[in-house]
Amino acid sequence: MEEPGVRQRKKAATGSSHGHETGSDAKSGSAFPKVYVLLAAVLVLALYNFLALVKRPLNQFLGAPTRHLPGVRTNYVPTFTVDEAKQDAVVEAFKVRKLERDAMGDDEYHPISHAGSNLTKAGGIGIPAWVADKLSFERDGNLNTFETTIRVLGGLLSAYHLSGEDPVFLEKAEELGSRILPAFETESGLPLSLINLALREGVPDKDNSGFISTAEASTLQLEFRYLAYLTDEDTYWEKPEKVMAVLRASETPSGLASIFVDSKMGRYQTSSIRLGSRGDSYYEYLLINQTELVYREMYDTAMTGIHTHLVQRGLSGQLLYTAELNPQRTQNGEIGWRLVPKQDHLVCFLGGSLMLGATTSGALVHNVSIPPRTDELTEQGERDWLTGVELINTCMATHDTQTGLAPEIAHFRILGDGVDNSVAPADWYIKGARPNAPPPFDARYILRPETVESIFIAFRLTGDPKYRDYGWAIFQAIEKHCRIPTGGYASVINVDQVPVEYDDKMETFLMSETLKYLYLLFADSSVLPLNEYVFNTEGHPLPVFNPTIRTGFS
Ligand code: DMJ
Repeated sequence: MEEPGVRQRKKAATGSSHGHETGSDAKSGSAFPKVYVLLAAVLVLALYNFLALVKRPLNQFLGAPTRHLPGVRTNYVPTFTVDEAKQDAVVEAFKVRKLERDAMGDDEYHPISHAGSNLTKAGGIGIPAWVADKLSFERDGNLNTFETTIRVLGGLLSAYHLSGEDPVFLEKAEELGSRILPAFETESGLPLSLINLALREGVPDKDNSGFISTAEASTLQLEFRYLAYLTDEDTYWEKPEKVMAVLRASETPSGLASIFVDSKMGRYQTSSIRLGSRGDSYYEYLLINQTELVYREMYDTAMTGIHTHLVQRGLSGQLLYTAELNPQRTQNGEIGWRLVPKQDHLVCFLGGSLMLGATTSGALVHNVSIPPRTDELTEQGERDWLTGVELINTCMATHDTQTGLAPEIAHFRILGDGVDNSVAPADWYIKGARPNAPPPFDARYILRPETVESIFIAFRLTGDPKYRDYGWAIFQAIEKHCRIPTGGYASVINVDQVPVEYDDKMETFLMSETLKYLYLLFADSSVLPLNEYVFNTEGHPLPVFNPTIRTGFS
């Protein structure tokens, strides 16, 4: 497997060697025929582009049939009605008994031991939306820059908007934003992984040789941009924006991002390319800033890169998934890339994101139908929509386990993989989850939201009730296997084993994302409409606004 960037670079190298030949031809006096060939090629290309541009409008003019993409056919924006019974059931799940008594203001909850805990010894920073009078950022410990931004800053900004602009949330958000900013004080402008809020100092992550993961470095702009907009303070805009300029400059032609960047040098490290852990929200946030041409280009290139290098079809032809690329040294010392047929649960955000992208970045008209018609989308939009639909199906297929919950990591069968058919009869399997063996990390379900997030988006964009059925099935599996009778929800150690064993941990994203997206799935379509709100990567809705500052890089 060739490295996506390298393959493009090889083409470029071939191009330059042709250039050299042209030069010697010119010297020998035979340049004219080549000039004509070149001219002809340019004309053919121009004609091709022109035809591609007019194909759809021409088809429409000639009355050629257009297709509705899968979904419930309507030509207008439907108003989905609320499913009250199911929505109420989700609301009940939010009411975690004893949470307030046991863990008010703490960063995490342990529903079995009825205790809260914090991410550092210095004390909590109120991640579960605990603000009131006691919220303090005077915490002398190393917090993750990204998590603090998406969970706390994003949560405060969303609360500010949704509360009808209660100033206490904005004051806290601004205080927190100013304490996070020093993380960007590096040679390159890429942030450091950790931040000490009390000392107002960025701290490199020793565990990863001082590198920061790409998702963490690049998933900060949305929150800081909105803070800049609300406070009129340009620095909040400029610092995270610089990150994107640096990443853009280090980008390979495929638009795919390695999962680590070096904050010092401002360059991608040779590391895995994947859409799961450490890569995921880089792609998610490219879509969010679609008003800016540069992000649109980065998004379009990356989605094409994903289709060219990562999208794979499973053995039976039924399931589409995205593989990972792992770097490895070849015999001649160069870096080669190995395709690994493995998909994190985290990747399940991509189905909904692609469908949303098809209706924005990939739309030919301002308001696309629900579901879109083929003549309303560009070819890329149509491609992304169809891939998105299939990826959601695959994510649902990975819920075909003993518990009905999906594992943290699904591996896909490939020809000649040597995997025993009795262990993995289907297209996909959980690695190492054998009878009597200790359950591997891959087999867990830690209350993650990505599949229900995509399902919610797909339902809003298609109106297809099957998505509500999918969401309800997942909710019921969570209720059945993760709910602790005394209150709260715990992670499950092996999704393919009943009765389940618990890990005594309720991640905050259960409430900020998983339950929230389920609630919205059953809500009527006027609640947080997708054309008026964007959801940050932790599920905090922020209103779409007209930026007063522009990006300033290309
Ligand atoms: C959340 O914290 C965010 O969505 C993040 O971007 C990655 N995924 C976790 C939940 O799974």
